[in-house]
Amino acid sequence: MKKDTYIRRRATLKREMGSGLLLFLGNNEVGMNYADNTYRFRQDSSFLYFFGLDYAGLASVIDIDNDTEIVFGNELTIDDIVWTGTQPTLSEKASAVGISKTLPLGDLKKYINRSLAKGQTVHFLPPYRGDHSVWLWELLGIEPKAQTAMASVALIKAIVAQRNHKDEEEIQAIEESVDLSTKMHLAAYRMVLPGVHESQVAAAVEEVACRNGNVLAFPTIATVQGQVLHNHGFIHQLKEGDIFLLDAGAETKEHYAGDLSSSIPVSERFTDRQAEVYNIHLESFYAAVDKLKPGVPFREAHIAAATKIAEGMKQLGLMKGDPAEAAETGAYAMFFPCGLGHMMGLDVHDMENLGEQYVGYADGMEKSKQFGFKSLRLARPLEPGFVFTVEPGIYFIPELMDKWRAEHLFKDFICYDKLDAWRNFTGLRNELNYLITSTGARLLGHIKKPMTIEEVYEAKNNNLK
Ligand SMILES: [Mn+2]
Repeated sequence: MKKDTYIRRRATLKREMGSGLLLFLGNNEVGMNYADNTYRFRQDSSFLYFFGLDYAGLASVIDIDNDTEIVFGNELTIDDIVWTGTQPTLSEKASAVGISKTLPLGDLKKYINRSLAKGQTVHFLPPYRGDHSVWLWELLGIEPKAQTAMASVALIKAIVAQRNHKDEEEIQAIEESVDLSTKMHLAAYRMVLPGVHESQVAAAVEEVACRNGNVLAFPTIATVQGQVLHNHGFIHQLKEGDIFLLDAGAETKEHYAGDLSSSIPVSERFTDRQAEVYNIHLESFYAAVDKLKPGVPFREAHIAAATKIAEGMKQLGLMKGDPAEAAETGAYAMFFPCGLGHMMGLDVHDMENLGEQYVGYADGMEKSKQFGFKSLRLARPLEPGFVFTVEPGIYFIPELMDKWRAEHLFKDFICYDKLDAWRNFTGLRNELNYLITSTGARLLGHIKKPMTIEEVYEAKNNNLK
């Protein structure tokens, strides 16, 4: 991003907040099993958004009352340079994003102490890493278990208002990531055949991102057990009649995410039963997409998808009653226990660390605690600039069938005796990424991801050539 972009973003935030000291902790290196064997470094996304500095060991303040912005950090020692190579100096890093003042990291506590002594309000974000909890404790004297509740709601809301509306530069970065994610998926369509292992497909998918110099936006799901929603093990061998579910996406060098899902028959064709469920799923997908435009709550798109799924399950003899009522009461969640989609940007679930209530729900909208609806991360009325996923799915979860049946849940809607024959169906979904425009919604990406059954077969065959 350009230097001016960061200057402009901070100016907007200062204007919104009006006063106080805004504290941003950058991420640190984290050891997997000992200090020098680290996880891949990932900068905090709000830190990236306002300061663009992709280095470990930094913190920044925006001191609105004193009209100052400071980057705190330490210069590399010769020992650091010997092991990790050289980097720009701290002041070079800071001036690249429009900040002229830098101080050693050890001065941050003094700076904050002075602010607190003067009665300034220090705004901080809820921590999601253990080292940040300890750091906040040292800096502010707030015990870790009290920190989330004491985090600044004003700062959270101001950041969410900004980051929820993607500008042209961001949309371009996201589309780059979506295109790369589509290429990852096309590699899988080519490879899904009987005898292949899940791990081989996952490796081929991830290679596309790595080969391009990118990383993954989240751990890949590549499984023939798609009903397990976050299935991160690659332990099965693909066999005739399986449905292979891939949920994978790339992260660009500027750290924007793409997030797509595909469902692919392992055999040459879906069985008739699989094709029926796949097409019900497609109907639910486009019923949701038809709703997407400014002013419409995303919850309505979710309900539209849930209604279509209930309708389809009724055609299959697995549900009864009024599909619209099945959607509103939550009976649909037997087959679709998750949400329709989520915001996407610098994080694949954008700003989930700041709280779904603030990101995906408008003021006065309460997030439901009911099974199904509680997993709806995005419900608020849509606005131009929102970028999010659409990902309805149909899942047959034996444990859920048994639990609901034993509890006599929704017995006016669910035909439990018919369900038994479907226990081993597994699950399927597709997922695409959309942008809300001034008049409607635009599908993101320049490369077609297969959606219809014909397109799925074509993508499979292309791979066999
Ligand atoms: Mn997703």
